[in-house]
Amino acid sequence: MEENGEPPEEYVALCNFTANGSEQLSVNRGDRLIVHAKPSSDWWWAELQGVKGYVPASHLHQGDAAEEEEDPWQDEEYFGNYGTLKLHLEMLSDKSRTEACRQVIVHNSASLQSKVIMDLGCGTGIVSLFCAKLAQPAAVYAVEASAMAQYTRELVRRNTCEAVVTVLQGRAEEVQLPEQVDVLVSEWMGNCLLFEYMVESVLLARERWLREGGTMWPSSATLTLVPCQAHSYYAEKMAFWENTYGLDFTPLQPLARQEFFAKPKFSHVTARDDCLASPHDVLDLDMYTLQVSDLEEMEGQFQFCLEKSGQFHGFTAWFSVRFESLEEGGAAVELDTGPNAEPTHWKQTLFMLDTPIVVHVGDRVQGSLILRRNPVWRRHMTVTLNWDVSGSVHEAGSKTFPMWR
Ligand code: J7C
Repeated sequence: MEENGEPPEEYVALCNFTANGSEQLSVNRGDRLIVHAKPSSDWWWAELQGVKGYVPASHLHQGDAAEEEEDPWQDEEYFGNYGTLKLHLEMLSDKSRTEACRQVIVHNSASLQSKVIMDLGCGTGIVSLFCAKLAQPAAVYAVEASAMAQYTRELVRRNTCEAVVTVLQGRAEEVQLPEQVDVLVSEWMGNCLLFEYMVESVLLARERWLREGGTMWPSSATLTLVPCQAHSYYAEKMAFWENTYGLDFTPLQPLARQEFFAKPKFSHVTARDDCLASPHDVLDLDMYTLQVSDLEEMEGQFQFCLEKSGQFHGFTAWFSVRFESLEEGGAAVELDTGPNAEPTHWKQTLFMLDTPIVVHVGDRVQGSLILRRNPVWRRHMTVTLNWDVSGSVHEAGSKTFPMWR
């Protein structure tokens, strides 16, 4: 590795890393390394006690000891955000989401009779209130860590549900329930399904509080992918520089690629018409068997046969979840956040390729998607997409998108 004349900088390892091959360097949390070069955003050329090798940039941190002790869950910021109305208004205004939750309670009201329910991350308590009003459960424990819980308590009283619903303010990992529950319901899904990793809290609560044979709602979750075009986004952020008031600004395109396409675009709406193929499910999570350790790395494969010619700008991802029915012969309720369903507040997540590929009907796009949870910042992850286009063109590529760290 050519050391490029940049002055070396000192970094601290945030967690352990085990080298894979002689080019890489193993480090332990707290090690002080000298970084000689940053040849890519992912891998840096570093030195530890005279030995040099590559270390993942995500494992290194520059700064003082105080920052090293920052909470890897960022709970203050996370629950701080959920302590204000903005996000609750957004979630409650999302008709598809909230109606799906209501349908689950309505369609299962007979089975919920005399049941004990835990509503994890109840927010303003909407699901707990649906349970109390639309079914006759024995008890609902509404658990909420943010300061919203104090208002939720008031909402429960105002709607005369206090005989059934008990609001417990605290992290689900820490609260004490007086009994095990028959149903664990939680709306935990984040962007690209897993972002926020609230699902970990749900899995831990399942181990602690769900009785043997109890029900998980949602019962399963799926991450779905489709190759797509994104003409207006590409025009706005990238093609723009080709003719800027009659001038050639293309030398700014590499900068634009880094600034606008390195991370996924949240809250993107992919029109049905922009999908180049039929969607493909890449991950299926069973909420009864999923383990916290499974969350560290999840991989799915895809193979698309293109049904449309056009510019392959990137991939769109979204999720769906199913709430299994407890009624004899009842159908599951599904909440689908994809381009073929009613729009939700999650919208979709867009992953832009660095350079679009011109594709034709009948071309194949195959590859894999890997979600890697950030080893330090536990609510974050990277999404790696590997693709191979064959048919009228042959192009393979790979790109890793931090979300966000
Ligand atoms: N314990 C209690 N409440 C939680 C937890 C937890 N471990 N994690 C998230 N919440 C709450 C959060 O304060 C907010 O009201 C809601 O659950 C988040 C819903 N977010 C989502 N992406 N569905």
